[in-house]
Amino acid sequence: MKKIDHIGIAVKDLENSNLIFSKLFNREPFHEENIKSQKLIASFFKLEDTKIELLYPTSEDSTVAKFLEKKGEGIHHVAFEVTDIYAEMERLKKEGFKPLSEKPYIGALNKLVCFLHPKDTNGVLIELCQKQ
Ligand code: CMX
Repeated sequence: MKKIDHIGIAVKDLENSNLIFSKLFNREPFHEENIKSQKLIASFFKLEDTKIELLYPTSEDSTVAKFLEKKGEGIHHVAFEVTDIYAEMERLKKEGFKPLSEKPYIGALNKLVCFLHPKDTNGVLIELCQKQ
């Protein structure tokens, strides 16, 4: 794994959270994306070579809606950039981790992504992501 690519934060009111984080970072989000497969809208802020991703569910059965219901607003996942996601998934499987999908899929910003269940990683949902 190379570095933290971004940290995902689950929010209940995207407009208000965009304002809060715009004030905090003194800049506007650089990208907003409706990720239909994940039933959420993601809003990204760039801080040098890392990012903050605000996650707003668009449906009650979104994983982020479930998270907000159970845990409330806050850090939802930490994403790490990898150079070869297939090799990294194989390495992690050999170490006993169970990726949540058999193969990586296209996530936000057109990256290849996969997740590890928070139960396997001390309560923190981990994302691997690879630039294409
Ligand atoms: N961080 C920490 N714990 C989490 C969590 C998270 N993000 N999401 C769920 N949990 C915990 C729950 O609190 C619950 O704990 P308890 O058993 O102690 O109550 C347990 O995990 C199971 O939770 P659940 O509500 O039943 O949720 P599911 O098992 O149905 O789903 C997960 C959990 C991780 C498998 C699902 O959220 C998932 O597939 N995530 C990967 C995809 C994703 O998160 N996409 C959104 C971001 C996409 C993007 O950034 O582009």
